[in-house]
Amino acid sequence: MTIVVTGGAGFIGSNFVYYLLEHHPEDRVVCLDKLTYAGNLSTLAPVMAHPQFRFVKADICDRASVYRLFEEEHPDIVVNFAAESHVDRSIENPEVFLQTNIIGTSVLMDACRKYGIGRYHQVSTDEVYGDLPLDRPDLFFTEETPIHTSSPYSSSKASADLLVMAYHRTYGLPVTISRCSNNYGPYHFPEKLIPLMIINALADKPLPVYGEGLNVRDWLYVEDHCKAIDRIIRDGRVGEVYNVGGHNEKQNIEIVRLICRSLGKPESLITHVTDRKGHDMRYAIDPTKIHSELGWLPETKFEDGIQKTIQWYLDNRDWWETIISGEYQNYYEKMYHNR
Ligand code: NAD
Ligand code: TDX
Repeated sequence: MTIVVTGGAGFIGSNFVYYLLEHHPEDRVVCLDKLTYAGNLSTLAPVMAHPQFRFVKADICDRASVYRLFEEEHPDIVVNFAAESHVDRSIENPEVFLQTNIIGTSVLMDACRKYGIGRYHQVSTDEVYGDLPLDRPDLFFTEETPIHTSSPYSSSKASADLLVMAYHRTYGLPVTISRCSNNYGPYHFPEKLIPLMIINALADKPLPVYGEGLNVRDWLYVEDHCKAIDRIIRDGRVGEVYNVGGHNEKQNIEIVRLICRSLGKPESLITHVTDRKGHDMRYAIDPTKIHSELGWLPETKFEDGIQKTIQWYLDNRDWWETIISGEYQNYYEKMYHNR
């Protein structure tokens, strides 16, 4: 099979490329990525010369480029990771989120309709369900939880999900959607909580916790997410949504303290800063459906996954030092100076 992975130079997409090449050596993997600030070719350097791998630099919103790729590759499956993915950036500048996350999704699905496809898989997020209150630990997101978004980012992802289901109903496109909780692991861009805190702590810089740091996220090791998507594209039912995650809830402040302890850094580095606008309180996934239908459950315990992740950042300084040496400095200054 030929599998097109869009956004494969980013965090989860690159982990998925590695997962496919390792676990399905019979499949050809074609990565389509625009290489925005979040996409880095150094992330894919070890597989650039792999005989089953091809990299194409293109924008998913660029219809001509997308159609050309379909004519050349005749993909059997498309897995769409390409997105603007950072909530804080969406609060500053929503427009590019609407363009890539909504229009880009529709262009990809138009190509699937025009050239035919075995499966179009949309990588979505638990953020489309909005948030849960902190005082109701008995509540979880199921696939039936109504869409109820908070940020421009989550609204753009929810819009894409609605379009995906509309293409299924209207045109019979064979689609699936996964809605995953917060991922962590190798190649995570340092604008996000865990890598940002590791990198700042290593430099003895302040650790900027939004508000009290009591917000809860349901953390999933990225390889477990890749396994889930692989199960869904091969055995998931067409037209279905699958929630991915499960019972690994942590407050932000707990995570930052754990990172300090692991790196032998003082908690006095923790600095409480102005909260994110519209900040979601708690995400928590009920993974019953994917477990009962596809036998998937998270395999990596948070205690192990976070140590592996910290070790990865210690062992791969070149990767992140290059990233934070450029435009990232302006971003950091704008978002965190005098916050
Ligand atoms: P990321 O920001 O690390 O990577 C996004 C990738 O998409 C980059 O390589 C970027 O260059 C590429 N891209 C952006 N715009 C593009 C365009 N117009 N055309 C082609 N390529 C483009 O994101 P991530 O964290 O790896 O997330 C991947 C997907 O998973 C996203 O759809 C996101 O919404 C979803 N998701 C992420 C998480 C998480 O915790 N990171 C959780 C649930 C769902
Ligand atoms: O500097 C920070 N300080 C801080 O307290 C940063 C960057 C974040 N936070 C808080 C905000 C959140 O409560 O940490 C939590 C996690 O923040 P992010 O890493 O930005 O992730 P989140 O907003 O939860 O969204 C992530 O999970 C769902 C991904 O970025 C999305 O792409 C995915 O859909």
